Amino acid sequence: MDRISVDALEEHQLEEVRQSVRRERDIEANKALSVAIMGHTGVGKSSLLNVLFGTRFPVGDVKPATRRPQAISVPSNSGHTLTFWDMPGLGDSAEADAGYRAMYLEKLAECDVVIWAMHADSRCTDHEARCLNRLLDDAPPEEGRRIVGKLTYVLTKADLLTPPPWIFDMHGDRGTFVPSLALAGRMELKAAHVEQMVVEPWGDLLGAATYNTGDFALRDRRLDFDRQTVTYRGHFSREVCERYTAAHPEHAEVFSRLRDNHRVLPCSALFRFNLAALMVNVVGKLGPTAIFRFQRVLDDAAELAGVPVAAMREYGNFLVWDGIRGARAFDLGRLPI
Ligand SMILES: Nc1nc2c(ncn2[C@@H]2O[C@H](COP(=O)(O)OP(=O)(O)OP(=O)(O)O)[C@@H](O)[C@H]2O)c(=O)[nH]1
Ligand SMILES: [Mg+2]
Repeated sequence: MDRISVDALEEHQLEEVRQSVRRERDIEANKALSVAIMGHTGVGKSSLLNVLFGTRFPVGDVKPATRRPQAISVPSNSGHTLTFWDMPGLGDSAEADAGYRAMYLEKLAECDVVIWAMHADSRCTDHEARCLNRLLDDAPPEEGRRIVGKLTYVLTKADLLTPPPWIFDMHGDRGTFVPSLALAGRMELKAAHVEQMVVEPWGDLLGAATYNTGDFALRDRRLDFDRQTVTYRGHFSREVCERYTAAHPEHAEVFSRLRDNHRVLPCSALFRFNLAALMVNVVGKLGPTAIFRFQRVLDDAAELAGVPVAAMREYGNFLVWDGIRGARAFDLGRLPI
């Protein structure tokens, strides 16, 4: 074979390699993705999906309502799907838990992201941590790092964290619930505490990743990058984030996205609070290309914050009965606005 044909062959082979890399990248970018929502019974998993996607999954006011995994699929911009799995809640009975553990392990292995939902007004973080530890003890050891990396934590029913008050920011017949400054501060402390109890202990099993828009090129013992992705090995805590941001303020957005990987997020299905932030966290965790593929899911979630004034009045309803006069003294639901 003369020199020219060898070059031609090499070029031909190179092209094949390029095509196969492109094919793999396309498969990766278009594969169907899935998210599971897990946690104890009654934390509001089904309610959260109902408000996010308009499903009518049964909700239990008194006893567990979800007895087997149920799914809702939403399309990406490119027509591929993102499936959310609503899981039965743990903690109903030892017997039920034994059955659900196998389901949880299966979904922990197969789903790309797992939302772990916890009551915002509970202090049982140790119980949650032990529950996750037990689940991971049952997983093959090499699965551990992969599973830990999928977890994102939410504090549900944040509307119950009061006082200090919630503020209803009204625009016409709708409005959005926002926490007062004092309440936002308390929520932040609460989230930081939960992060310390359930995220931090995983230590170096943790990793954070986000997409690289192209201009991020910092590398150190823990931080790494390629053209598509920026990664951090370990817990990207608030302190770590602040340190990097102070040193490289031009990359504040990248650090904030890395921080999203380990942020514990308070949210409320009832108040439609932080639903868009939750979706940003979830989609961000799905990988560097997901944020572009699922822009529509993010846009839809951003539309969800509005609550009709009539509904708001019901949530805030509070009646004082004057027992001496035998009359209604104060009824928040009837006060004129
Ligand atoms: N205040 C308040 N209550 C909520 C919220 N979300 C759900 N709930 C209530 O919490 C209770 C349980 O809700 P579900 O959605 O059935 O909880 P779940 O986690 O799916 O429960 P299981 O299916 O048993 O695991 C119901 O009474 C809901 O109305 C919320 O954001 N705020
Ligand atoms: Mg449920």
